[in-house]
Amino acid sequence: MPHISPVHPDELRAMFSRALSAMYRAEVPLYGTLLDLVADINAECLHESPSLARQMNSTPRLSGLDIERHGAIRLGTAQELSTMARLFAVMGMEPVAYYDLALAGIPVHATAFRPTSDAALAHSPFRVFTSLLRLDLITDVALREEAARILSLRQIFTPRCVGLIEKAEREGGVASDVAEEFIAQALETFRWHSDATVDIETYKKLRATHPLIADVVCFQGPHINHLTPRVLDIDAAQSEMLRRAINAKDKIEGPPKRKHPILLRQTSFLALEEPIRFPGKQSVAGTHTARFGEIEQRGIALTRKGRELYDKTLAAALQAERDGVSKEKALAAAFIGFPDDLDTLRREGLAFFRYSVNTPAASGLPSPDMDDDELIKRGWLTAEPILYQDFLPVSAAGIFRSNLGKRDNQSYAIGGDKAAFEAALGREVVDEFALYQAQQDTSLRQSLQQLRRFRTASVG
Ligand code: OOG
Ligand code: NI
Repeated sequence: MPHISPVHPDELRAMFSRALSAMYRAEVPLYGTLLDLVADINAECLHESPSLARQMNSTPRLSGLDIERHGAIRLGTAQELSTMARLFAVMGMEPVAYYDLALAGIPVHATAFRPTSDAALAHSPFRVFTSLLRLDLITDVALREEAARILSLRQIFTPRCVGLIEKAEREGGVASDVAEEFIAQALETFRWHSDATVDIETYKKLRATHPLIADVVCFQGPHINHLTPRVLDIDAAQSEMLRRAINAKDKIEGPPKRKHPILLRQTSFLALEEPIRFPGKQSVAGTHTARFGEIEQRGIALTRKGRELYDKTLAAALQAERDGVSKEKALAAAFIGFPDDLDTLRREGLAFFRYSVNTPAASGLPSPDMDDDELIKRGWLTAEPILYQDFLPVSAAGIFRSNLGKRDNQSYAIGGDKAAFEAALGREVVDEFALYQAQQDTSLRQSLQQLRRFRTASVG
């Protein structure tokens, strides 16, 4: 058999995200409107501040600025999750981080399948926030068993898709002659189904327990529930959504507006109510609410220490809000305690930076006993923020909630169960902090080596 070269996983991921975006735009026209709005705002931001993209350290592929950064799906069984992990692995995506949403009253836990290297992120940053339903959090035993039974009957991947995953695993990649077919088959899993798999009574029962359970259990597959382009000014995007009479979420999730954005800020338009046919002796027309559009603005990745400070700060803001302070005021007041200049963030070990050598800017020679701070001060080293590539459970819960039409905030008594999630996944999740740390360490090591070489060359 002649050997056909495989398509690079990064390219496969780019193909998949383009196909998914086209499908979603066709299925949810309002999402296309959101993409246009984001493109307008990004163009305006870049026009006003050409240095912005650089400052945000976006590995500036500006032509692709407003392409989707992520989408989300919700799965029902361990089997579905492990096959999904294999499908995404073929596209160069690994499960990064564990997100416990039970804490926020959402009966799922999750990971994000994403590229991990700088090169892969630059080629296509697309990632998928993937939740797994926690049936163990349904207290009504009969209902829990019914949900499990319904889920056991469905097969979310086409047989051909599974066959192509196996083939790719055997051959070390997707051969170019089946790449298009692979994408088309994979897409089937993410498609919307306007026919439910259960009668309307079952749907209503599950929905009453938690709307998310109905969304996962009652359909043939885990329809993609949103896609999310990156916007450079999320406050402008939020006002623009309101100005264009788009039914937007009432607030932006995450940290407040800052001089130097940290982590992730997100907002969305609310999920649409869509017509569904429910089977039965006679099929019944009803509706279901699941699909929305989201936008995100990303900032600097925080270290564990920075993240702890963020979590504490956010908790203080939420407490103030519960005490009657407006959301905006509460956030602004709490975040006064979070440094907003790059030097402090770096020196206090609150955020991650990528180091590089800056020889032309400096005169003289770096002496061997200068530490990093000194090298930066003297202009030999430059430290640029590393962009956050992951998610925030509190924000995610806010996004879930605003799109499920369930207002309460009750957390489940039982916390996360990472071990069970990883057992379902068939592997451990990657530690996101370790990824950023390695990026920072490698860049510093290489820069110091380069300076040493420079010194040797100049002296010798
Ligand atoms: C996922 C919500 C989480 C985000 O951006 O934080 C998410 C969902 O609604 O299924 O996508
Ligand atoms: Ni999202």
